[in-house]
Amino acid sequence: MITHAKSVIVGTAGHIDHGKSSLVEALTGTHPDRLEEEKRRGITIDLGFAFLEENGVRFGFVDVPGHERFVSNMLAGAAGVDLVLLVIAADESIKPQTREHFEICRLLGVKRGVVALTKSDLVDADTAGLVRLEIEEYLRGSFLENAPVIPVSAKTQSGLPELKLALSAVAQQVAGKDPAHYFRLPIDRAFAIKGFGAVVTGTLISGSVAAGEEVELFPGNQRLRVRGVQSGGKTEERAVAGQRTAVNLAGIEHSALRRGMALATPGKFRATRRIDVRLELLRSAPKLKQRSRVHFHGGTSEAIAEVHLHDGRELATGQSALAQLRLQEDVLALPGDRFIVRQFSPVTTIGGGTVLDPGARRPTVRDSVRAEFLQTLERGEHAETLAAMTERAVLGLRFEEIVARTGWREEEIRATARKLADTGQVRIVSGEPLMLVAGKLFEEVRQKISLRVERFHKENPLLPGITREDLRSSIGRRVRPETFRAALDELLAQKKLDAQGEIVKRAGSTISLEPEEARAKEQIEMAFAAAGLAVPGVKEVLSKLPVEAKRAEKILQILLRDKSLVRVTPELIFHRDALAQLRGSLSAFKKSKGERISVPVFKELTGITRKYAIPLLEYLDRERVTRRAGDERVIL
Ligand SMILES: Nc1nc2c(ncn2[C@@H]2O[C@H](COP(=O)(O)OP(=O)(O)OP(=O)(O)O)[C@@H](O)[C@H]2O)c(=O)[nH]1
Ligand SMILES: [Mg+2]
Repeated sequence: MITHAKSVIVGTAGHIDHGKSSLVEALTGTHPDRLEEEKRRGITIDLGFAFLEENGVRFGFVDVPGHERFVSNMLAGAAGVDLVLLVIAADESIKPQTREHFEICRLLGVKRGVVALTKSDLVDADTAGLVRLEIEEYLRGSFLENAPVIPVSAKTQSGLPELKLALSAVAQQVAGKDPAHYFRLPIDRAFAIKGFGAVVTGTLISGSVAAGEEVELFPGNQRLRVRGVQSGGKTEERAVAGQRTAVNLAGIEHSALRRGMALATPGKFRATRRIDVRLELLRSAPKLKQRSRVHFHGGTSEAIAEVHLHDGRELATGQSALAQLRLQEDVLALPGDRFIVRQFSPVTTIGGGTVLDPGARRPTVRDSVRAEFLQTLERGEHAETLAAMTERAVLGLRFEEIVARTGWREEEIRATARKLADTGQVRIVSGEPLMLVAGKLFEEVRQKISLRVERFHKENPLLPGITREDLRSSIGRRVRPETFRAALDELLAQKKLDAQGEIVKRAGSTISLEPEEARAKEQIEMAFAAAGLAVPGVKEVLSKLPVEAKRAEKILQILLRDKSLVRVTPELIFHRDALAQLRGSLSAFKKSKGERISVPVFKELTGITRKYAIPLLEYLDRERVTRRAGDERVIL
C-alpha cells in the first residue's frame, strides 16, 4: 500500500439509467448498489461506495442515484466531493438530472471533473460526435469547460484505461482537504455491526480521527469515544481528510444516529439555526420572494428554512444576494461551507450558496452596517474579518465564539489578534482565555473610568478615592470584567490613576485635611484602638470631636475605606488591630483546645459581653474564620 497516496473523492452525477453505477463497477470492481430494492428495480436509490487505487491516488467513489425523486440522497453524497464524474449516456445525451446534478456540483463548489460518455457501444461514431458537441456547448464557460470527455462502455470495457488516466490527471490538480484542521465528518450512514456496535460513515471533509479519541456529535453535543476507524475501506489507526471514512462509536446505539448529523472535534463548534449566507438563484428557477420557505441541504443535513433577504423584497432569477436562513432544525455549519436550496413544493433545486456566518444574529433595523459586515466576511481575509467581528461585539469577543463562528485554529486566531492589537484596531483584554474588544470601545471604557474617578473626587473631597468595586459598577454592566480590569490596569500603568489596595484615585491626589480634621481622624482611630474589643458606641465617639457632625461622619468613612476601622454591624465598629488580635487568639485556641468553641467560652476568651460577642461571631462566620455548628462554632 502506498502510505502517502493522495486521497480524492469522486462523485458520480448524471441522469437516471445513464450508467453511473455500471461505470463505478467497471472502474473499481465493486457494484455500488447495496439495497435489495435497488437490485430488484435496477436503479440506484441511495448512495453507494467503492474504492480504487490508481497511479498513486486513492480514489473514493460516491455513486449517487439519478432518479429525480432521490436528489436529496444525491445531495448527501455530493457534500465533500473533490471531483465530479459527470456521466452522460451517448444514446440520450443531456437530460434533466444531468443539468440538475451539474448545477448542484457547481453550487457546491466542485472545481474539477471528467465527463464520461457512457454506453458508447450503443451509438455510431457520428452520433457520438454530435453528443460530444452538445456536451461541449453545454459546459462552455463552466468549471467543466476544459474537462476531458471520454467515451466509455461498461459493457465492452472500452475507454476504461483512458478514463482512469483522465481521472488520475485531474486528481493531481485537486487541492485536497486539510488533515491538520479540526475534524469534521458529516454522517451519511449509520448502522450497527454485530460485535462492534454503532458505525457511521461519511466523507471526512477536514482533519483526522483515530481510535481512542473523543468526538462530539451534532446536533445534541454528545461526547462519544471512537472505538475504531476505517479509511477508504480499510481499517486504519487514523483516518485523514479526503477519504471515505467509517467510525465505530462507543456509548451510543446506532438507532440514535442518522444521516444529517455530524461528528467533530469536541468543544469547538455550536449547532445553529440562523445562518448568514450568500445565496445564488439558478437561471432555471423562478424569482424568490422574501420569507420563502425552502429545503436547505448542507453537508449531509437537511432542514426546512425561511429565506430572509438582507436587501430588497425578492431575489431575481439568476441573481445572488446576502440573506439569512432560519432553519427549523439545528445544523453544524462553518464559513465557506456550501449548501443547496430546493423549492418547498414542488421540490426542485433552485439555488445554493456559501455560509458566511453560522452564528448570525437576529437582524435589527438599527444595524445599518450589516451588509458591509457580511461583505467583509465574504472577502475571507482573516485580519479584516476578525476586526469586523470584534467591532460588532459590544461585550467583547471570546475565543470560543471566534472558533465556533470561523472554524479557525487557535494559532491562526492568536496571530490575527496580535496583528490587530499592534494596529490598535482591537485590544486583547485577556490572553487566557483570549478575549478581544474593539480598540474604540476600549478607549471609551478608559475615558469613562477616568471621568468617574474625577467625578468621585469632586463629589467626595474628603475621601481618598473610589473603591474598585464602586468604580466597576458605575461603569455599567455592558462592560465585561476583563475589559474593565485591562482598561484600569492600563490607566494605572500609565500613571493616569493611582491605586492603593482597593482604592483608586487621581494620580498624585492626596486628601488634604484641615488641622482639626486631621486631629479628629486621629481621635477616632485612637478611641477604637484603645478599646480593644469592648468598643465604644459610634455616636459617642463622634460627638466628642472638634468638628461638626457631617464632617465627622466623612472622616469616619475615610477610616472605614482605608480599612483602619471595620464595621461589623451598623452600630459596631472595631479597629483593624483588635480584629487581627482576635483572629490570632482564635487560632491559638484551636491549636491548644481544639476547633470547637461555645459562646460562653468565646466570651471568656475575649472578655466581652454577649452584646458584642454574638455580632462578632456572626461577623467571623461571614469572614469564614468560624462556622456555626449548632450552639457552637468551628474554628476554620
Ligand atoms: N449497452 C450498455 N449498457 C449499459 C452501459 N452501462 C450501463 N448500461 C446499462 O444501463 C442500465 C442502467 O445502468 P446503471 O449503471 O444502473 O445506471 P445508473 O446511472 O447507475 O442509474 P441510476 O443509478 O438509477 O440513476 C443498466 O441496465 C446497465 O446494464 C454501457 O456502457 N453499455
Ligand atoms: Mg446507479
